[in-house]
Amino acid sequence: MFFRCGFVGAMALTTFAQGNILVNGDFENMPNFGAGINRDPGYTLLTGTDIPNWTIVDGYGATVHNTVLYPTISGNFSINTDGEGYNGHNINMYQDFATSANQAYELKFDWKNWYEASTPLLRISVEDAATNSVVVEGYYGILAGLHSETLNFVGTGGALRVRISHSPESGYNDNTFIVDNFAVEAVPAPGAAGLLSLGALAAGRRRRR
Ligand SMILES: [Ca+2]
Ligand SMILES: [Ca+2]
Repeated sequence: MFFRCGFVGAMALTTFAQGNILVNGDFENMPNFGAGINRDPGYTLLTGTDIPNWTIVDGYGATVHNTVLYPTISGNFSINTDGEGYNGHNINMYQDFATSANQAYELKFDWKNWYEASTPLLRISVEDAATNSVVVEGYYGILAGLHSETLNFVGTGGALRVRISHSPESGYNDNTFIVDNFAVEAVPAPGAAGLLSLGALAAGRRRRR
């Protein structure tokens, strides 16, 4: 009987202790800082696949701040989503990740304002990577302080895509939003949590005998 309880416990760890599914969601792996198409000692404008594990859409740029001159959120690097207004655009970049069908997930990230341009809104979305249909999205404007957001969604069994963009765009170097610490994690289903509780209860009863 104890062996079976141990097995249930091990299964629970395997299922629920996956951690962050995204890679480089904190932007700390930044080998091309200082080598972008625009830069000073405090920022670099990057394009294409310059940020490992992320894809910057053709024609768009992503501004990276280090801690020397401009605001960051945590670690050595954060993203300024204005993209310097490169080609008249703000940021548009994404990362794809695999999902299990019907599995609940959370997307978490942090943002804050620097300048307070009224035009652009930060848009964070999860889309189907194959069809581009929106699974969940959030829009963020001017609000004092550091904000930790959570967007909830359900897996499709296929690849989903986290996208960081502005909608609407300002189209210029507005310096309005700093973002960092993107993470996707699987959430235990209520049924599975109930099963765990029953298992713990049963294990406790057996131990008391
Ligand atoms: Ca960071
Ligand atoms: Ca900027």
